[in-house]
Amino acid sequence: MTTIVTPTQPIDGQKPGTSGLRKKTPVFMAPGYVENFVQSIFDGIGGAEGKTFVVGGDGRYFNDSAIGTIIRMAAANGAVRVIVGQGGLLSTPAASHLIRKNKTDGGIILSASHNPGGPTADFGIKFNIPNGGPAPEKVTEAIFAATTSIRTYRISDVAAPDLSVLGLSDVDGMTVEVIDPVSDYAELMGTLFDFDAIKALFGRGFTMCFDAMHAVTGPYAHAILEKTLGAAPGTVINGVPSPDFGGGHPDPNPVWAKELVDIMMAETAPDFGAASDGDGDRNMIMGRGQFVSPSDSLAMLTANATHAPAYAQGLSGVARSMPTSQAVDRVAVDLGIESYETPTGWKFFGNLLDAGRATLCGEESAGTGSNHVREKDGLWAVLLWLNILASRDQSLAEISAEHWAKFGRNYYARHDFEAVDTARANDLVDTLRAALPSLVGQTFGPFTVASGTNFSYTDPVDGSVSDNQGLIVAFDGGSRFAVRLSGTGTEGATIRLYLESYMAPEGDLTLPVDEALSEIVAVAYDIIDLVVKTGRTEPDVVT
Ligand code: G16
Repeated sequence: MTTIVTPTQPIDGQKPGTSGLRKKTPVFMAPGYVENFVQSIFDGIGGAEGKTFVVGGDGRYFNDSAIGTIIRMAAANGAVRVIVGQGGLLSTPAASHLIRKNKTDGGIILSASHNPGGPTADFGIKFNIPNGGPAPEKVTEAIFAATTSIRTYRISDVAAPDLSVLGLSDVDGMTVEVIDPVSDYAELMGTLFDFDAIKALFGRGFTMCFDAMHAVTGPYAHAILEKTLGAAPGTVINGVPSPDFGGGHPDPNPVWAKELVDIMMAETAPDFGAASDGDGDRNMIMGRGQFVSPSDSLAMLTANATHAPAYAQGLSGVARSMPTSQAVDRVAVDLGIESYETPTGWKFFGNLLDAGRATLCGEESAGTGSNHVREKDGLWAVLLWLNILASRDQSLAEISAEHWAKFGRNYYARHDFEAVDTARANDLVDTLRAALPSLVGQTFGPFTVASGTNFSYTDPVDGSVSDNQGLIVAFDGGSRFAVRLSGTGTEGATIRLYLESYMAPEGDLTLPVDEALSEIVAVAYDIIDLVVKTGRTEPDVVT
């Protein structure tokens, strides 16, 4: 029953990136590492005294142990209540919902998202604020500042409760409530979508495959898709969360979700396929024989959102991250609503959602969501698609073909160059930034450069400015590429090259994506001087 005040020293590098602090698991397991960062979260938000928090994670290796430490530290810092998912599990969108529903003072989410898990893989911790969303930069900066001046952390010597048992317990005067991770979230989904229409769709023999990738969405997908909506047993594959995600990489893209891709490309493919990532905030959407790019999915969901009860009155606006294709902008023009372009990172959507200026948001990195929570939400996207498919009673192929025939098609891909030497990656970006003004007006192959931009964002709600958020080279006619360094990698630098080629409705809308992009890929590699700057000739991952 004692709070122990433990002397400590600042640990270098505890700076949150695009989405919290992500490092190799052994780094987090080093003595004092979690303790220093968690104490800095509490210090950075003005203390934990009298506060309530949601705590949960994606179940990856070290999740349970870190949660035990967080519970004991919350108690020692004077928190009054912690709500934890059973087994330490909470999907990121479910955690966001619980923070909002219970009006807590925020939440601590343990995840490295789509990065692999295990003793030598990746781990992460992030703090979400009371609106349910990732901490904005001014909060992460305060947390980081606390990590650089920390001298002590506080921890209770009372053991954390058994997280497998539902119910209330007491840790040093603080209440710990272990809850079912699925039920509140499933109830929320039932308020947004026409579950009867989706049930009727499955009743008509509609088939789907949902790949939970051995990650957190397994229990959610079993409960909602199979038990509630009547999808056939076996619809959910890889549905049991495991600490190392079955040895895989829980990233829902055509590279890492190959099992799903093979199923969807087979003669016997179901009507609809989807996957989600480690912590359940990302989604991948497929039709029979067809991959839908996240940027196209955002555009098509925006164009069709009124089929779902939650959005039947229309959307107030839509927002996309800068590297996301401009497909949704064309839909916004057609709907007569505002379209916002933000930096990469879901945290930049928070103010727009809170202010009611955007209803739907999305990112090229397989994230889509709405104002129902303040995180992107993988299963939500799947359910919105199902609602639209049920309501329109058309196949995904028919819906996407009609969409492109009306708006044209933004062929899109992202090339990732991973674990690049940091100095070389910085040099590539610095050189391109310096060259931007001189590129304008130059012609490369079939493209003439219309503009070169070092992307900066001024938040229209609070006026905060975020500079240096990526470089954009735009061409006459709507095609463009963008370059930035990832803020979620854990090894060297990851260069992300985003490529987009616009085809007007009267052009060929059925080209293979790599063929449609071949010219812009060559031009982009040339302009950024990829081979000389990095020694690489090919991307590690294309999504
Ligand atoms: C996080 C952020 C996203 C971002 C993605 C990739 O997603 O929440 O907003 O698009 O990382 O970021 P970067 O390009 O900097 O690696 P997640 O799913 O990893 O939390």
